[in-house]
Amino acid sequence: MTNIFENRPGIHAEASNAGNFARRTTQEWQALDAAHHIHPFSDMGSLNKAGSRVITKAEGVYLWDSEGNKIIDGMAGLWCVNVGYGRKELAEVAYKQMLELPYYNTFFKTTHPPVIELSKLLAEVAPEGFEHFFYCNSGSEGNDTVLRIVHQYWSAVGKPAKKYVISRKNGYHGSTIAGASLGGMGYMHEQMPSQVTNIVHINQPYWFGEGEDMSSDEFGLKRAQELEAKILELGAENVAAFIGEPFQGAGGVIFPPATYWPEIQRICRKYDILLCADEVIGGFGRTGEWFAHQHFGFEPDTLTMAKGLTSGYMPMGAVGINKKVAEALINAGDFNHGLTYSGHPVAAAVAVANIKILREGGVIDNVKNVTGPYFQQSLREALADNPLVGEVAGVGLVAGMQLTQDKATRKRFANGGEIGLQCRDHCFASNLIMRATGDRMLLSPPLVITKSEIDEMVGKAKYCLDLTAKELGML
Ligand code: PXG
Repeated sequence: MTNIFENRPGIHAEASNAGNFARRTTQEWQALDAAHHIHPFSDMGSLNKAGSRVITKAEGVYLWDSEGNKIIDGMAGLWCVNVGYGRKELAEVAYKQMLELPYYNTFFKTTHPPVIELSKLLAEVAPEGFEHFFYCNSGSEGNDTVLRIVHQYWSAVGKPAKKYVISRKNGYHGSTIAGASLGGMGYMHEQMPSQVTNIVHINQPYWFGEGEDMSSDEFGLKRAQELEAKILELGAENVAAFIGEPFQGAGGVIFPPATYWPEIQRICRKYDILLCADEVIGGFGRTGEWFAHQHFGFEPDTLTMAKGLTSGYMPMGAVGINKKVAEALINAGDFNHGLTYSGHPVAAAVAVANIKILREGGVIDNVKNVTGPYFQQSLREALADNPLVGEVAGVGLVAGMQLTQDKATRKRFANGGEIGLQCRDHCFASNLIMRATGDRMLLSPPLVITKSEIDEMVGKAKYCLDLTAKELGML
């Protein structure tokens, strides 16, 4: 291979090998990691004692660790590697774009081909009415952006008093201060003496855990109507927006009852409240539709995107803005928001190539018609006889498995989080990545997973859940 840096003074030839790091032993890597790296959402004291698993390479739906173990990735990284690992076309596009135009901003009357092509393509794959897109680097920044757009919108249409944003307990909208304030994770709020104001939370549509003796449909309506009650309490003239994930991801793959979203939409329209869908996990094919709200059948005003937008090959987030909101925004004068890397050319080029794989490769159609139904059916069949598994929720290639003490009464464990971790430890030892959120186990593999890989993943999940049930004396 020719060295692209050959004739450039000042750049050491080894820079072309920047991706190739010295081979160290696992112990050396772990010691250096413990010495210098603070991990997200981790108890560093105990992690440093145990040592992190060092992931060194990946291909398709598999990861390899520094000990040579081959691991099936049931979480697509962190819900993001939709097209699977090892996609040469994405690497090549990034490489070419870095040589052509590695960076330029879009702040001061400039633009560039990658961000133009990405916006055109997103307008093609997004639902009708979404023709405008704003870019950032993550889902959290996407939701910060949604807040800014919502406030700008109401100010532009002459209703600046509409300031409150309503979201849900156990919703996840990111970890910036605005993302975490919008989110309903109590343990995150506790760490934040200063939160964004004018955000209020209502209860989540978690029927298994909170539905008591209501039918799932009754419960879905009841939880949606909490939105109406909250709007009336605050005064509709003061409420700007409702934001929610079409299904809650980090909160445990909680699928709302079928009655929930239509009622939320009815209420938002009745009181003139913007409806904001956080599609960071649900977007780009997870449910077999391009966006998860299409599965649930509602029409939001904004779409927050990240993760599957680039399949995690580059960091990028975006907000899709529907016509009504975009028109107001465009005619409102300066929009005082932006990030150095808004519309980053390399990320945008990778996003274009990634979306083309999803579209032209028929990946999403395959999830809808072939692998999604196969996965859902296999998982339900495999776990039907395990009394520890109270429900399997999900569609397409995402599933949440509820751990329960008693399936018939939907009784949850008092120490549910511990049992989830016990099961996750078995997964870890069995070279399966399956996440535990409290007492729900989660799967969300790359969208390119094949039927035989699904068999392997489901087989391992069954083994680990059966083993956990045996340890509890339930099987
Ligand atoms: N919205 C949703 C719905 C998300 O799932 C974000 C926003 C924030 O995106 P960024 O790119 O800022 O992380 C997310 C992120 C987990 C887990 O434990 C989930 C996420 C992030 C980290 C951990 O399941 N989702």
